Amino acid sequence: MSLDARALVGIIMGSSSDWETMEHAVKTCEELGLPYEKRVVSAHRTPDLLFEYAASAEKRGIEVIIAGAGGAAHLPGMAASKTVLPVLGVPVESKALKGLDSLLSIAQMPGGIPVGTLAIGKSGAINAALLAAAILGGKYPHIREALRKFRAAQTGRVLANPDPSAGTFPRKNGPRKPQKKRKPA
Ligand code: RP5
Repeated sequence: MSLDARALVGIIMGSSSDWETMEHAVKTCEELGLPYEKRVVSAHRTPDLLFEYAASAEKRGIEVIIAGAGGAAHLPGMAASKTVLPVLGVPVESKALKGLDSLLSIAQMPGGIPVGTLAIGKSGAINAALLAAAILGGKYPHIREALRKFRAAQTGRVLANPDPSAGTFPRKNGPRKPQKKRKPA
């Protein structure tokens, strides 16, 4: 496996079709300056790779695993079964059941093998990276400070945009431009 030796966060996903969701975990890691690695690891299509990845992650220096999967989303649970590292599961929104299948597959772990389950989709992917930062922040003060900064900036954006008709939270680029009025038909 060609993976980043400096990575603290391992971001895995069941399919390249999960990227649209999981790229938000990657972007958030980048925003926080968290060293990460990313790759497709499928519980069903590449089970041997999944076992190898999860079993070797700790030795390779990974401290938190973020695993995103959809449908019969066994990746986070199976990864958790092969490591004592914290595993954060992101339910990817499936076409058939809107991610409820993914959510239940990831959340309903048997007692003894926990997976920290996040929200379905983009919010879950962002929050998985933030939670990884919170976990790592206990050991790495600069990561805790990066998280503090992220939160302060987010709060600042909300306070700077109190008018709800000007745009939706959280807009990084300021309030939305006023829309042109449509001519009556
Ligand atoms: C899961 O099956 C993956 O995590 C993905 O969300 C879903 C569909 O995969 P593809 O058929 O798009 O590769 O294992």
